[in-house]
Amino acid sequence: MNIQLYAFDTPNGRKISVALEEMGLPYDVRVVDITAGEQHDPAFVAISPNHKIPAIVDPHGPAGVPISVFESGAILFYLGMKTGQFWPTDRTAQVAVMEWLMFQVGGFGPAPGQVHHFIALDDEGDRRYGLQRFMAETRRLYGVMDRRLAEHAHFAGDTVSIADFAIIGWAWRHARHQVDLADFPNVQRWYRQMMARPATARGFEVALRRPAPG
Ligand SMILES: N[C@@H](CCC(=O)N[C@@H](CS)C(=O)NCC(=O)O)C(=O)O
Repeated sequence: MNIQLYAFDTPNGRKISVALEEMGLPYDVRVVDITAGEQHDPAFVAISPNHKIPAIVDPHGPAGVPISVFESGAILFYLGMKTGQFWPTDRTAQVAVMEWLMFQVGGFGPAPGQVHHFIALDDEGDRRYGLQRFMAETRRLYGVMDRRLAEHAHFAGDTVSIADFAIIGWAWRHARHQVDLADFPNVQRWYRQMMARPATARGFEVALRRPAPG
């Protein structure tokens, strides 16, 4: 039986579809429509107690025992360790992967996510403070990434790692948080290279939403 991916068409969901495609792991998508409240279904909460996508169920977990994993960062570490792909064996090299993956889950996700929230508000007074604060922080994070990528081809060094999959999920929505990648040329170079990878492209194309009825 395949890995079951519980996800929706969002940055955090896309991180995992990209990773599964890049690792060549067979999987089935279980759409959890968070716009319809399906993240609160008791069957889903049993595997994702924070009521958020993504989550996976791996029927072939450690020692052959099925396992569920929630939190996108934990899922990426789990899949990297399971396959030995995009996760170095060298412990020093692992540090950079952990750093940049945690940078994403702790910052480059929460900040642009708040931009996505405030930008959708109608009331200009409600929008202004949130957008000033979180757009500035989002641009600061792009600057951090740009300086890193000025010196390295990828976030954890010369080769692609699970940290790149974490970050590409959010960089994919740069237009929605109103960041022009031309302002961050090293991020733009990395983004284009990642998107040119056939497996990464498949990860963004796989349906994570049910087709509209009719
Ligand atoms: N820290 C979590 C964040 C996951 C998250 O925020 N998921 C969003 C979609 S991108 C969600 O499920 N939202 C539904 C809700 O908050 O009700 C992770 O990295 O997996």
